[in-house]
Amino acid sequence: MTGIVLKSTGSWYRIRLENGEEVEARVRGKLRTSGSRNTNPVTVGDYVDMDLTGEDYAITKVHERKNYIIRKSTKLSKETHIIAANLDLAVMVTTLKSPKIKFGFIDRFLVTAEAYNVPAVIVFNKCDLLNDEELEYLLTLQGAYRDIGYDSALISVHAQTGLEDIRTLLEGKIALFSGHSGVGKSSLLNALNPAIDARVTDVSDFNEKGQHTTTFAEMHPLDGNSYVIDTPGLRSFGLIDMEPEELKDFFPEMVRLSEGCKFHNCLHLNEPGCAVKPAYEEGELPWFRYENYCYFLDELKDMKQ
Ligand SMILES: Nc1nc2c(ncn2[C@@H]2O[C@H](COP(=O)(O)OP(=O)(O)OP(=O)(O)O)[C@@H](O)[C@H]2O)c(=O)[nH]1
Ligand SMILES: [Mg+2]
Ligand SMILES: [Zn+2]
Repeated sequence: MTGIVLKSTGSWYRIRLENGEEVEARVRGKLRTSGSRNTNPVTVGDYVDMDLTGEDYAITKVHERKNYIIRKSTKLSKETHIIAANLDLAVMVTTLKSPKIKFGFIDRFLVTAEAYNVPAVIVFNKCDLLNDEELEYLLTLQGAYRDIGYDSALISVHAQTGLEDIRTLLEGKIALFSGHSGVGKSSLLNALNPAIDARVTDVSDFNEKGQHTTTFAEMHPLDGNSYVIDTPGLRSFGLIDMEPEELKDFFPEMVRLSEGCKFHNCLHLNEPGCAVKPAYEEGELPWFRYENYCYFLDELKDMKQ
C-alpha cells in the first residue's frame, strides 16, 4: 500500500492513501537507522510503502526522492533535517511591511531553490498596507524578477486580491510555502481552502523574532491535485553548504551571459573578458542581484575559512 506523508511528528506520520483516506503510521526500526546523516528518515512529501497489521500501519519503504530541501539540525550541526521532499514549487511568501523583510532574503531563497533544483516563485503579501509609491516599487521588482525567469504575485489575503493568480501558480503541484514568521503563510492557506484551518497569530502579538505559530512542516491538500506544505517561519535562511565557485550557477541570468566570458570558470568579479560584470555595470541586469551575488560569495568564502 502506497501513500504520501502529510505530517511528521518524529514518532508517527500522517499519510494520505491513494483513495484520499488519511491514516497514521509508524516507522519500522530498521528504516530509522539506515545510514544517512539526516535526523529524520521519513519526511513530508515522501511517497512510502506500508504494511497493515491489524490496525497498525508500518512504513516499510521510502520511495526515491525527486528532490528535497534540508536544514541543519539546530542541535547537532553535522546532522541535517529534511524539511520536505518531492517539491514541484517553492513559494517565497514575503512582505514589504509588517514585517519588513530584509531585501536580500528573496535572493537567498532563490539561490537555495536553484541549488535544490526546485522551481521558485515569489509572493508579496499584505499589499493592502502599501501606498502607490510602494506598489510601484513592487511592480518594478516584479518586472526584474520576471526578466530573470521568476514568476511572482502581488496579493493581499485580507483584501482578497491576487488569490486567483496563486491558484494558477499552484495548480497540480506540490508547493512549499516558505518565508519569515508573520508574513501570512498560514493566512494564505486558509484563504485558498478554509477547511485547512491553519493557526494564525495576530501580527501585533509578534515580537522581533516572530511568533512561530506554525511549528511543524505539514502538507495540506488544497483540492484533488494540489498540495501546499506550510512550514514554520524561517528566522534566517542560511545558504546551503556549497563551494563558493558553485554560487554563480544558481543565478540563471548570470549563467545565460557567462557563455560570453573568456574563462569558463569565471566568477564574474574582475576576470579579464568577463561578460557578466559589464552587463551589470551598464544596467542591463538588475544591480541588486549582482550585489547580492558578491555578498553571498563573501559569506561562503568566510564559511570555508
Ligand atoms: N494587513 C494584512 N495582514 C495580513 C495579511 N495576511 C495575513 N495578515 C496577518 O498577518 C499575521 C500573521 O499571519 P500568519 O498567517 O499567522 O503568518 P505565518 O507566515 O503563517 O507565520 P508563522 O506561522 O509564524 O510562520 C496575522 O495577523 C494575519 O491576520 C494581509 O494580506 N494583509
Ligand atoms: Mg503559519
Ligand atoms: Zn564572467
